[in-house]
Amino acid sequence: KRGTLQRKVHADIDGKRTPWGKRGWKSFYTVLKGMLLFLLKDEYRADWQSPEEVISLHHALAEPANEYTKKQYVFRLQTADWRVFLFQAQTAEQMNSWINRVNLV
Ligand code: I3P
Repeated sequence: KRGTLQRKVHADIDGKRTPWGKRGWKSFYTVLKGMLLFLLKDEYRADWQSPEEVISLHHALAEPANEYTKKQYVFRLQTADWRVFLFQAQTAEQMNSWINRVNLV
């Protein structure tokens, strides 16, 4: 699965609050391959082999970010090392599709 998502880092390893200055939203072209989520610079869609960041989905959990009300279609991804990311999709259908796909890993 792949597509453009906006990403906000909410918590770092062990759930520590991500500091000011690192909490902004950023657009990525996102590719899910196997148990890994590759975050690519949006402008280099094809180049998934040199990602900005790779997130392991092993023992990760995705769910709608119901507590986050500033934007629509946002889901929350918690990783095995207790990082928390928010991802904004473009439609509810896309959000649900990402959640289902991540949770199948
Ligand atoms: C953050 C940025 C985010 C904002 C976040 C800010 O600043 O403005 O958009 O989250 O607020 O800290 P920076 O880019 O300097 O890290 P929202 O868009 O959700 O408001 P937060 O600290 O309340 O998460």
